[in-house]
Amino acid sequence: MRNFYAEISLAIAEGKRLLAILIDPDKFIEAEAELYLEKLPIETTHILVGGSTVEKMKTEKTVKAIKAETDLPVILFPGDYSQITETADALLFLSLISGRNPEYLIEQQVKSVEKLKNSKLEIIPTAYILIDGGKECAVQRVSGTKPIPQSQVDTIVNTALAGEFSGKKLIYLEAGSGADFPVSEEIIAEVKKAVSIPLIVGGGIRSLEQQKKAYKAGADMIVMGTQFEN
Ligand code: 1GP
Repeated sequence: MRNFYAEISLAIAEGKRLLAILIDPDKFIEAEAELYLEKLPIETTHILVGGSTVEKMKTEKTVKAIKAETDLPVILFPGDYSQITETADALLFLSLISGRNPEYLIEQQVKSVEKLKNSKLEIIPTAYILIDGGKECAVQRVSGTKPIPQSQVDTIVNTALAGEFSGKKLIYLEAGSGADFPVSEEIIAEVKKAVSIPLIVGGGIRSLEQQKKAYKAGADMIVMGTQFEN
């Protein structure tokens, strides 16, 4: 059986740069899956599927439609436990550790167990860190938590390290979908220096220039959603 986390780690060790395109099931039309996926950037290595608020069963339909068209790994990036579906390859098992809302630190995780305990879905414990991207984002609204200001580099680094020390296998620095500006290069570089697990960066990355800067600063995987949707 494939181990998607091991594949990600190996690719990073080989110096590869990973690009995940985020698909929000809420905005996805299954009948247009082929057309949509044909337009994926050639560099795409992964597809993330998830959204802040998604109608019941819509994630499953979306994943099935995507998997019918591509062999790229499809990884769930769920806004809540109801979006978990066996049809994907793996699950980012997120804890929103920048926030202090128990619902997104542990409650959603407990609620997801019934779905996961007999599942073959690969579970990847992920430290999810929300950073200010210049405007209120959906994660902030839904979770009722505040992002960490970009000026608080030490807090961001310590939060990422607390995630690693708690056994998370990935760090995801999130500026929020549609952010005015992405996570700064300084933050990416400092977090990268401090942690030894793979680093994902997303939110507000639109141009090739921004992508290059994020990779150069130390991002192992970049997530792009809005730009691709547009
Ligand atoms: C959001 O990090 C992702 O969770 C992607 O953000 O939509 O701004 O690309 P964008």
